[in-house]
Amino acid sequence: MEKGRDSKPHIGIYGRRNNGKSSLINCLTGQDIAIVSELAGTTTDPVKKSYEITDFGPVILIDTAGIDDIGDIGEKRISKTLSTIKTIDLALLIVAENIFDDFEIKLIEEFNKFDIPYIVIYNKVDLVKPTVEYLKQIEKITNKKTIEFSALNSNTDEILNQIRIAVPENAFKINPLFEGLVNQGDFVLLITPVDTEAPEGRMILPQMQAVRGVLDKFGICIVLKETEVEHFFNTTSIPIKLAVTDSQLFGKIDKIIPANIPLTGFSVLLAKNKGDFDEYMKGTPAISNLKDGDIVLILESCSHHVTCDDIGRFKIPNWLKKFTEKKLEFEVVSGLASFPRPIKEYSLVVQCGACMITNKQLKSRLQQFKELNIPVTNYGMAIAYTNGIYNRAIEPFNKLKG
Ligand SMILES: Nc1nc2c(ncn2[C@@H]2O[C@H](COP(=O)(O)OP(=O)(O)OP(=O)(O)O)[C@@H](O)[C@H]2O)c(=O)[nH]1
Ligand SMILES: [Mg+2]
Repeated sequence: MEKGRDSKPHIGIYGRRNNGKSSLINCLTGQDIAIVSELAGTTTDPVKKSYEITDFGPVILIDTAGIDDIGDIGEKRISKTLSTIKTIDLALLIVAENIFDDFEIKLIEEFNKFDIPYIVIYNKVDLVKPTVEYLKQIEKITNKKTIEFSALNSNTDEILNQIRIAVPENAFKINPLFEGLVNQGDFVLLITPVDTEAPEGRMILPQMQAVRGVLDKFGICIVLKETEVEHFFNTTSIPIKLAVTDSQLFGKIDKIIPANIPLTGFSVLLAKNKGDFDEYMKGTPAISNLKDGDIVLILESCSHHVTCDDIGRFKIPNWLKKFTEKKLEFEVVSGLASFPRPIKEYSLVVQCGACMITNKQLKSRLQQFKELNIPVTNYGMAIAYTNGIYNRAIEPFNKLKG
């Protein structure tokens, strides 16, 4: 990945069948990736392709099925197409043949709903030129200039230029992990268990990110297992600016690390950078309000991470039950799957660290709970709260605000 880039912006291509969405993805990438044919409805499922834009960086392009598909299967394809909108950072709306009607308006409404910037591209300009009135109509509705394009001559310069401008910065750049917490020369203690859950021969992503984050701030990392923490404090007088522990060890480490040293958890640290930290801060104390029979929704971002799986499915439910002493029900939803019940029935949402999804995807996913005032927390904050060290874990961040 290009230097300074933290994640790949997702760019979705939308429009009616046959407008040239797949042709555009082929033009952009200069490869024959997507099947193109004169039959309407050639693309049936969303297709993703990684692609590096010169002078910009890597992106993921998503080709979709036409928004005007018909029949029962067509309906399903449309809903698949629409479901990709909440996962993207930028949309390309492909129009053609002077048609701009309900389908285009519906797409724009969806883009707006999820706060997705978009670019309008008029394709097949070699066949039918857009009329002046038509372009004016689009400009009036979208407040944007339409790019005229032909997949036949495949000059994508203008489109690429617009993409470079329109991708929001937060799609590829996240704040430095230790912003405001660590300065040049500061010593940071990273407490990382190496147990049976740790992957063979390496460390898990949040720990790697933390090491990198300290280095980015020109801080000095001291990485050790939980078993060595006491020894460290007994034998050195190195002044520790901040200690970060694996969240599951919070309770134990809290007792060992002197109270004057700020202590937080990897997952709390990452929550600050991914998702809506303020929302988590508001939502976490709602754990104390849970009642018998309440349903807690556990949101996982991926379906293949064994460590997270164990935390989300067993440990967090157990800690929540123990802490609240209530009879709670739990439901786990993985990936970007839909929910098994109307979301208003949930009393609390516990989101995982979301290392595998983009910030936009996470925010769109949590937005729906925010709208219904359903409290949202995340794994790290819930662990800290139920283990009684929440206040200490968020203290370094409260200070940042103050
Ligand atoms: N003349 C001309 N033909 C084009 C242009 N772009 C696409 N086509 C043709 O239009 C037809 C449809 O193109 P596709 O790229 O498959 O369109 P699509 O939007 O992906 O269509 P679906 O997958 O069915 O939704 C094909 O026959 C293309 O060769 C263009 O700019 N000019
Ligand atoms: Mg297609």
